[in-house]
Amino acid sequence: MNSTPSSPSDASHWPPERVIAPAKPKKPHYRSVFISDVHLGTKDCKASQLNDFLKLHKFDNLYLVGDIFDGWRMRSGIHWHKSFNRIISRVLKLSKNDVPVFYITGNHDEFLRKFANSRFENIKLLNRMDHTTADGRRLLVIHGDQFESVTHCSRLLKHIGDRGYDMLMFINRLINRFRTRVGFGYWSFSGYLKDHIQRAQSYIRDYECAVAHGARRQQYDGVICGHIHQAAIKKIEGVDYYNTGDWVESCTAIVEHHDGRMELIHWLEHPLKFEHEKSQKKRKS
Ligand SMILES: [Mn+2]
Repeated sequence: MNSTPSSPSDASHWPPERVIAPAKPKKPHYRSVFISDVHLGTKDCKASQLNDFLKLHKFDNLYLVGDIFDGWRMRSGIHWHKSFNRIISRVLKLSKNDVPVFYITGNHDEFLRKFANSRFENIKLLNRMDHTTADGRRLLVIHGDQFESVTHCSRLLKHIGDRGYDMLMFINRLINRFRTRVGFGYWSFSGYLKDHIQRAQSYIRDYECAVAHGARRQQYDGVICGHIHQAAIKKIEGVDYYNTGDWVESCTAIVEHHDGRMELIHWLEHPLKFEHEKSQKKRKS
């Protein structure tokens, strides 16, 4: 009896070769994702970065912590890019797929404040809300502009205000256009200024303290806010202070793990982002 396979091809292909598609990297899965200050409707909105971030993560709850649309800037001319639509349709799709979305209003989208406590599909519009972490801490989720009147330097910042900020972002764009042309990466001019101007630093400190104190007065264990475009995780006099940062420059998010641990994600330096861009490039070539 011949126990060898009848044809040579069977012999060389046993066990049969399976075509294995390259394994897709597993998406990090979080309990909650918090983002703010996207400023849709302005040139500086980093929508495609945010789109990649949302696409490459899984989460059970999405919190949009204010200034997602920039109603102020849109009044003086809308800048709309198709990547903005992608964000909106992605968020709608998430909500349809049973991911609760909490939209907390900010000062740039304050036109939505009067519609607070209404619901659109799975999207809830709120001016502020409570979030209980997986480890049982009660956090206040709020955009944060409400605390600005308490800070000492608020008048200064209001003075620099929108016009100053526009100017800053204009210079920022010029510098980065030049940097890309000569082959350098993105560099945040206003981030540099923010770090180096003492007054801005003391403004940030004042704001952080005002928000943390406000949360403590209302008996919260901590607070999640945005508004000043300065991401942070810190403890301020016993209060957990989380700032989501922004998607205008720094592209940051606060995420909550399933055990309640909070983490600050810097998307522009995230390995997933580089992996994704590499595979995108490969697909194109
Ligand atoms: Mn704001």
